[in-house]
Amino acid sequence: PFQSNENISFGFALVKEEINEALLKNDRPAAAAKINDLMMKEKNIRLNIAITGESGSGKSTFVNALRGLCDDEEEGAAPTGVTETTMEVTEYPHPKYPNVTLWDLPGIGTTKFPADEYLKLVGFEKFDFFIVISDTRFRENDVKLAQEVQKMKKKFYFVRSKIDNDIYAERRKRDFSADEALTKIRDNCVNGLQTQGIESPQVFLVSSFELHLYDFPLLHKTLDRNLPAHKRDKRLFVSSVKRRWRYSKNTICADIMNAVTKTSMIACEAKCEQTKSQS
Ligand SMILES: Nc1nc2c(ncn2[C@@H]2O[C@H](COP(=O)(O)OP(=O)(O)OP(=O)(O)O)[C@@H](O)[C@H]2O)c(=O)[nH]1
Ligand SMILES: [Mg+2]
Repeated sequence: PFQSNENISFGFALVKEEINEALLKNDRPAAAAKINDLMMKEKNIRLNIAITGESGSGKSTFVNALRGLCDDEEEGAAPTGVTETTMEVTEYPHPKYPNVTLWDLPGIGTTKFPADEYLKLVGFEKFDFFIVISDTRFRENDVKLAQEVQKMKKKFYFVRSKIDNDIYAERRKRDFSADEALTKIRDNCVNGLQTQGIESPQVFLVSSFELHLYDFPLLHKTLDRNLPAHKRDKRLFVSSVKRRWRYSKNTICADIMNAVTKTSMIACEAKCEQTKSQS
């Protein structure tokens, strides 16, 4: 069953406030106990990643690729197809992280999922992080989805899919250059998002059929690096807190916020910003 991160995030903000308080009073043992508490919460956090975008943009194929499944014949794979396929929000476990769930969403902009009803129909606000997928020129619905995510103060990656198709078609040109074609596609996505008020968007050019090419390896690495509740993150967190312990109390406080933000960027960032602006 779907579990929103709302309560967990609220818990985070509360613990961070308590850390802040303890540090301001120079009560280091209390601060240390609270940091421990925060780490436990971080360890248990669930992360719901929604894969969204227009119908047929390659969302289900991408979910399978992320999970290391070559095609939808494999057991547990998301069904894919040349006509509208995904009709229900469907969850798939992340292959490495048990508390991370990938949610394969239906496509926006079909008669069953018209753009103006889409957010409500799929329960858009319940997800923690988003991957918006587009297989073509930058479109109105891509903007809508990106802006909705931004409005909720959440984060997204923008994936331009089926790059293999673009490269194949471009090869017919006499003055073909793969690098030039890729730059044009990337610029189109980045400019499209920036023009609509999305600052420094993270754009990945991907083919779910050729996973070693283009930005798929980078996307995989970036996503992995930013997923919370991983043991490696926990170790990173402990060492960074220790390293920062010697600074003045206010600096420690700011640095702890930073460390927390880094280790569980996706889930805590919005709440962290809120805490910072209140203090
Ligand atoms: N060439 C190429 N085709 C792709 C790629 N990803 C998906 N496709 C094809 O695009 C079509 C649609 O893929 P799906 O993954 O079903 O798309 P979807 O976004 O989940 O579609 P809906 O669930 O109907 O919204 C299928 O025929 C896929 O085989 C890709 O990276 N390259
Ligand atoms: Mg689908």
